[in-house]
Amino acid sequence: MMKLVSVSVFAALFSLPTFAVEYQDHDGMLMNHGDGHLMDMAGGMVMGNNPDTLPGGCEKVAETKEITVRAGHKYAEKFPGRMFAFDTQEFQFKPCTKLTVHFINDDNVRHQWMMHGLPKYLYPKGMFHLEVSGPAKISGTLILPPGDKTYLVHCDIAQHMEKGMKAQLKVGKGDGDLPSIPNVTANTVPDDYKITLPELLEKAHAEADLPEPEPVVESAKKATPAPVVVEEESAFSGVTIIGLLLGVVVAPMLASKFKGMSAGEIVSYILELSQSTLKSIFEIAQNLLRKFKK
Ligand SMILES: [Cu+2]
Repeated sequence: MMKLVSVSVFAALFSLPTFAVEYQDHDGMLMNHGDGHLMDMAGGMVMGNNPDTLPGGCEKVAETKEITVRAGHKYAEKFPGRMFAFDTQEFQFKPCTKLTVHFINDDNVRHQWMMHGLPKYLYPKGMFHLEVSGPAKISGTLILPPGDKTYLVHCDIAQHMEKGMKAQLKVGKGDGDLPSIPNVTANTVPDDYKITLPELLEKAHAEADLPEPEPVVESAKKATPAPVVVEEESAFSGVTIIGLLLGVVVAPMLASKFKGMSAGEIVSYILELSQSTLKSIFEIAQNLLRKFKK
């Protein structure tokens, strides 16, 4: 048993450096073949680089293609409400195409060209991933799988996809369109800059299938600030009175009452007391509510 444990520990220890070496090799490879592509060696990263191994179902490389994709804020300027974008939103290639992507980041922030849904036996986590802090260029190669499928391409840096850095890559005919791709497909959550807050509330209530919102928002909006403050104060003092009653009067009462009582007596006493307390609290609350409604 110990032997087995130590063997697996050794296996784990040795597999870790193997992964590290693999990624370093990729970078090194890119440096050698890069023709100056890897401008930012410290920040550049390629994952799932695969120029050689055919995916299952591909008999040979169907075509060899090369594309240059640019990423940056300026490409989003033509898309209202978007912050970041690629210069191309749609790609289409034959199945089993050997594709080299030259990724140019024109911004001074980090961007990625990350493709999802690839076969996991060939691409770690099913991803082909180029990443670089700009302005810089980085390149990688992959062999696309067979079959008709639409792949998501995006930048996974927080909020960059939501702000527009999203595209689709169709292999063959693809299998449909992805939502919210700038200028290609409709936004899943359309932005509405005209709607007012009460309207938004009403809409949210209607969508949630709740009763009509009480006109609290309207009255608060129309009323002068003074009455609102008074209302809040009286509500506070109501709560404070209940709290004080409980804290100052009830607690010491209980403490003295419990002296010399058995556990059973205490329990039944608490039950009785909490019943009557709840009742009186309920009455106070009802009175307060009535006051407010007037
Ligand atoms: Cu980005």
